[in-house]
Order: sequence, then structure tokens, then C-alpha cells
Amino acid sequence: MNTKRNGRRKFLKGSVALAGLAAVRPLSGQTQAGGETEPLSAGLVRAVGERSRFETKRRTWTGSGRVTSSLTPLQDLKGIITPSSLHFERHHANVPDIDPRQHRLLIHGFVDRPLIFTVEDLERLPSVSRIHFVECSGNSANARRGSGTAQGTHGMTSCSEWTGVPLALLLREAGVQPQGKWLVAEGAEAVKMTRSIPIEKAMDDIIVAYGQNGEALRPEQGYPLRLVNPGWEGNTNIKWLRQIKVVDQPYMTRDETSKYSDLMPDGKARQFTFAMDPKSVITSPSGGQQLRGAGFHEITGIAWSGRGAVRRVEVSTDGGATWKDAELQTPVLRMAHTRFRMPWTWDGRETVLQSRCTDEQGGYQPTLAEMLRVRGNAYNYHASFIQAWKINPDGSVLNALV
Ligand SMILES: Nc1nc2c(c(=O)[nH]1)N[C@H]1C(S)=C(S)[C@@H](COP(=O)(O)O)O[C@H]1N2
Ligand SMILES: [Mo]
Repeated sequence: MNTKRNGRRKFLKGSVALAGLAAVRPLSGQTQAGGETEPLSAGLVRAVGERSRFETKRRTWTGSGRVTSSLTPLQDLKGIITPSSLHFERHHANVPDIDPRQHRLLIHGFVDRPLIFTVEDLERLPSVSRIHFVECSGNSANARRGSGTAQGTHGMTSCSEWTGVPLALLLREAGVQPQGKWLVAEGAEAVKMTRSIPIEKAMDDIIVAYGQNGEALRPEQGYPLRLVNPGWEGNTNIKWLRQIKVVDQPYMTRDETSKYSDLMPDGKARQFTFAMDPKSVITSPSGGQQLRGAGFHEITGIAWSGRGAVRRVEVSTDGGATWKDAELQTPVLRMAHTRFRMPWTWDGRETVLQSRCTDEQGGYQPTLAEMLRVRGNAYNYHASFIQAWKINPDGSVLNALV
């Protein structure tokens, strides 16, 4: 028996009139498609498409001058793929302007055969395409510090289909020697961001990617080459990748010592927290949005885990008193955003919406209080806790954690 299908049928039957929605009105003429408005272009086709001028969804950032990160408008996205133009950015220096014909990737260190690849060389090799999120380890820390929208609280995660060559294939070509236990991966930009990565992960699922959502990487995402390190903290996904050195131990670079380590309550710092914890966030309704009246609303959002597939997302519409399983929309992929949905009829009263994620390994998203109890108040990177949105009787939605 297909319970999912029956569930849907029941839902449709039970909601012949979706409470709160306006009845069908006759179309008013001037808004109809088909030749009544000025055409977009004189010609019939455009070599490179652009979105409609009525679409205003955009990345956001704070500050001025040299801004080093921008946030994905999660509340505006549909499905699980982040359009490349809206993928969040995080870079510690400028975005370099690299001519792919001049770019090289060097693999050396404890290997039998040091190798140099051009981008064309890599494109000739057997490739894979996989859908994965990239999430900055600083993502969602701001949820308890005043951000009011899903973009502000969780906008440093994005999900793309990445195409490239498995790093394991390149390392096998080079022939890793027995001393080779770690890699040091380096970017080509001014500050040459560098991270140490255990060789086991490289042999498992890391991709040297040149493609993003069906075309070349965007410059902000590392054009022409980047590492995609499924499920692991964003900064290990080295962009503008130009060098991989096989080494015998981690190199204790800036971005794994003074940055991206986690101060614990006992005064010691955790290092090399690689896999991102299970998380979820309701993107609609979410902070900054406005519900137009009581009645039917679909609750939807995304969930993800750095340790595999999302197994379950539960949603509470009563401030955490009761929880119900949301529907997970297929495909449910490992280390990828997973879309969840739940029908909801709002009675028009003040309430709080929350979601919590459990992954295939049983890891779950704790409450903020639970996380702070275990990890202490100084905890910043790698934060994971349940996001709560407060619905006011006037339909406005606020971050309930601040
Ligand atoms: N070369 C290089 N790679 C880098 C960075 C950088 O500054 N330089 N930033 C890292 C960080 S902190 C993150 S979170 C991800 C962000 O990837 P994105 O900008 O494609 O979203 O890239 C990582 N790779
Ligand atoms: Mo990051």
C-alpha cells in the first residue's frame, strides 16, 4: 500500500476549499500573457537568459568597503537547488579573476609522481555530478544574535549540483606514499587560503569540481576549480584550487587554529570539527515575512546534515508542545539540502513554529538551551540548534530566539 499517496488524497479531500484563500476572480485583462505587453527584446531569442525583471530575490551582506560574505535568500528558494547566482559567498580576500587557460593544479608531496593538470586535462577525465550543500561553519550562529530572517540566520548554506573529478582518482594517478596521511589544499587568491584534510576523506568522496548547476563554477564559487568536500565545514572546500600537497600531518594553518576552532567551557579549544551537524530551518513562514490572514498555509523549509541523509524532520506549530513529522520531498540525498513540507491551518492566534532534524546516524538538532549547556556560551562556529519563528496575530513573523 502506498501510504504517501493515500495521505495526499486524504489531504486534498479534507481541504476542498483551502481556508483563507480568495475565490477565483475573472482575469482583469492587462495582466495576461501573450502579446499585450511590450516584448522583452526585439529579437525572439536571447543567447544567455536572464530572470524576469519582476524577480528581485538577491544575496545580502552587511557593512561596506571590503565585504567578504553574502547570504543566500533561503526564504525565496524553491526545491533544493540554489541558483548559482544566489549561492552564498565567503572569501577572506577578493574574488580573483582567473583565466582558465592559465590556471594549473599541482599535486605533489608524498607521491610517486607529482602531477600538474590544466582545467582541460581534468575535463578529459572520468567525471561525477553530485548534489551537495556547502555550509560555512559560522552559519546559524547569528540566529541567537539578532538576525531576523532565514537569510540572516541560515543564509550561509547553499546547495548545488557539482561536476568534476573524484580527488581519489587524481591521488591514485599520483600514487600516495605510505607517509601520506593528510593533504594541504591551497587556493590561488591573494591570501592563499589553506586547509589540512585527512587522506581518508579525500579517498572517500571529495570532488575537484569545475561545474556548478550545469555550467562552469561562478567566480565567487572558485572558478575555474574548487574542492567540494561533502558535509564538511565550508572552509575545507578550497576555491580557486591550485595546489594539493600530500603530507604526513596537519599543517596547523591560520584557518584551523586561530580561526574555526571552538572554545569549550573548560577553556580548551576543539580543532578539526569537520562534519557539519544536522540542522533544519523553516523558510516559509519565516522571519520578516507576513502571513495574509488565518487559514491554510504550507509550512516548508530545508534540512541537512554533514553526516549523511536526513531521516526525519519534525515540526511544531504550538511552541514545542507537540511535534509532527513533516513530509520529506524526494530526492533525499546524502549531504544535501532536503526540502520538507507540512500543511497547516493557522487559527490566527500568536504561536511559535519550529523544526528539528534527525539524520541517518541518529544525530539530531538540539534546542538552543541544550547546545549552550553542553558547549558553553562562547560557542560560535559549528553551532546547531532549533530555530523558532514567532507568528503574531497580525501575521508578522519574528525570530523568537532573540
Ligand atoms: N581559496 C579559498 N577558498 C575558500 C575560501 C577562501 O576564502 N579562499 N573561503 C572558504 C569558506 S570560509 C567557505 S564557507 C566556503 C564558501 O564557499 P562559497 O563562497 O562558494 O559559498 O569557501 C571556502 N573556500
Ligand atoms: Mo566559512
